[in-house]
Amino acid sequence: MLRYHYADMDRNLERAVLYGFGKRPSWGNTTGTAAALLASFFLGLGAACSQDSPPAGDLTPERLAALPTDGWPTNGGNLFNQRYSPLTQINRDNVAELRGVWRARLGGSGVGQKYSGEAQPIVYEGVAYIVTGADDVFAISVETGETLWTYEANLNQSIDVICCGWTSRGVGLSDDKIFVGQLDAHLVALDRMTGEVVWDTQTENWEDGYSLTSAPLYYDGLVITGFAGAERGIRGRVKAYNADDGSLAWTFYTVPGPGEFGSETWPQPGDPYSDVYLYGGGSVWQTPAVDPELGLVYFSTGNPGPDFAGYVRAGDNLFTTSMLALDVYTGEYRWHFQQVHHDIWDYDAANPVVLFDIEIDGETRQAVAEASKTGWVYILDRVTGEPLIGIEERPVPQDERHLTSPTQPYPAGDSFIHQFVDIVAQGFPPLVNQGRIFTPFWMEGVVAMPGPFGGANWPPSAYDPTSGTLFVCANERPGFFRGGEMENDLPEMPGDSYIGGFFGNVPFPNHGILAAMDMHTNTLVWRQRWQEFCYSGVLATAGGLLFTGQGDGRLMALDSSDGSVLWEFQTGAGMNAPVSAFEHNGEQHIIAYSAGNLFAGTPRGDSLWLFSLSGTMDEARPAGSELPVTEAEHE
Ligand SMILES: [Ca+2]
Repeated sequence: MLRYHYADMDRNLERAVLYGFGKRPSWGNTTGTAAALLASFFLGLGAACSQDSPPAGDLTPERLAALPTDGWPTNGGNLFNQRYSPLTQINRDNVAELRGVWRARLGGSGVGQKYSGEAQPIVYEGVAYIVTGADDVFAISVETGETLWTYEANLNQSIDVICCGWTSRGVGLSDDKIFVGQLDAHLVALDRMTGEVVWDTQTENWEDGYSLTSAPLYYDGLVITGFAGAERGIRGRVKAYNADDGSLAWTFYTVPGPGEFGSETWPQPGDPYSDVYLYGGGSVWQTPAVDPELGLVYFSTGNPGPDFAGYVRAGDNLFTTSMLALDVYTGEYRWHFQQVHHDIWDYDAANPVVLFDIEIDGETRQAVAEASKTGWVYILDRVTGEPLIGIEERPVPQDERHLTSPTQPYPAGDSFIHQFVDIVAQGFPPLVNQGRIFTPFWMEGVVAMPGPFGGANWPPSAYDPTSGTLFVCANERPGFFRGGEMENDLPEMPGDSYIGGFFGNVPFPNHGILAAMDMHTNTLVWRQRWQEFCYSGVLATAGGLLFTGQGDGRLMALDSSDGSVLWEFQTGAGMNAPVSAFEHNGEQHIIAYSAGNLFAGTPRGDSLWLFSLSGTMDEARPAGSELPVTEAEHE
């Protein structure tokens, strides 16, 4: 079996200790059911594998770090989260000919007001895997569009701690398993061939505010996942589990405990709020990235808790609203960079971090970047966590009631959205500080840009390594911030809402922004303003294309050099999930989950679409005009 070739002997020994003598998991309830396996599935896979002996060791760190070709084996396309396909068969010259190959219906799963369809399709060995907002997983044959197996999560419908819509951003994949992080905080491993539950670990209790919304990351025998819940008084964390049996390998708290490094940025012993770290937030909304050569895992964190009341949490509140690097095998802290000190604006760093190597001042540098709710891209040296282009601490307006930070980091280069409101809406009084970023507020409230939605939120960015361009799907949405006073300074019960204020939309123009940013300089290459929100993420391809979706149901291919529209296709529901590309039988395909979204307010659906240049299927009826089907339907 091909082993991890970067690792030295010490590292392998360390791993042997971690995995070989790890505790058995405490088994949670097995909530799933698996449907029958279709015989044709094995035919499609060929002789290389069987149920008894899945192809071991194929999804090595080396393979997962490479740009994806014959599949899309990990959420970000590769371990660097670049969401870049090196395939060129579909390109600027012929993308207008792109048509549907099949449309698989997912039995009405995830169709309903509370759901969002935000999952990136995974494709491996001729099978596509998709998870709905109900955490149901479908394995679908690329060849035929037929459902090979279904996993029904049967989520407890009384879960009431989900902040932002019932959703999953995707599944994780190993050679023999599919990993699902559920809204009930169960992490479930399914047999890749049958969908049967292999193990089911209750990672935390949803009743305490913890939920899993991101796609778990499979890496070298580990399954790594962050937790959501900073609006529910959680103490944020990232955990790694043994992929074989679901036992815990390590835990890293995004909010340090007393005496731990970073705890000096929270209320100290004797402070009436010295326990606030237990509710200190720091959600992890996205799938981490890994650099196998450095042995580091990278991710970013969300707001501190409570979101809009800073008075209970004196200090910078590490490691919230930050980027972090840990040892991937031990979870040991390596470095952090905080994007917003003592955040009172809900400026979660929700976008997936992206790794790339780039030439700056004649030298190849190892970078990690993140497009954030603030409207900036933060570009760091991924070895040290130091800014690569330059980030300056600048004084910002103060409100001593919130214990605001005297300075905030301002990255050099351009922001990808405006960070102020240039014209006030009719009937509004003049804005405080012209609605600039980092304007403090209290119970009377202020309007500021970006609002709590950002900026760049969860919809993933894509990175073209040939040009050094990061494509960011963002929004210009001013928001209303009000808060500071709370009935209870600390949550009364675990899982209680812990926001400390109020936020909302204002009747100012809202726009989607699609921005191309040059990562050599952190400056804009081009930018488009959309009528609708940009709420799908981006796929970039070597064919000179960007694939991105619209809430009205259109999947679009844009020219990556200037953003002009080259193709669009109505998918029948809000196209609000990032799409994947892969080659199968010598032909390039695009695969997209069209299911709509709660926050974007777009029509729900239950379709997985496959596209190629030899496809013959035409567009769906306009989004919202179709009734969801209740049985799998193949067209
Ligand atoms: Ca938040």
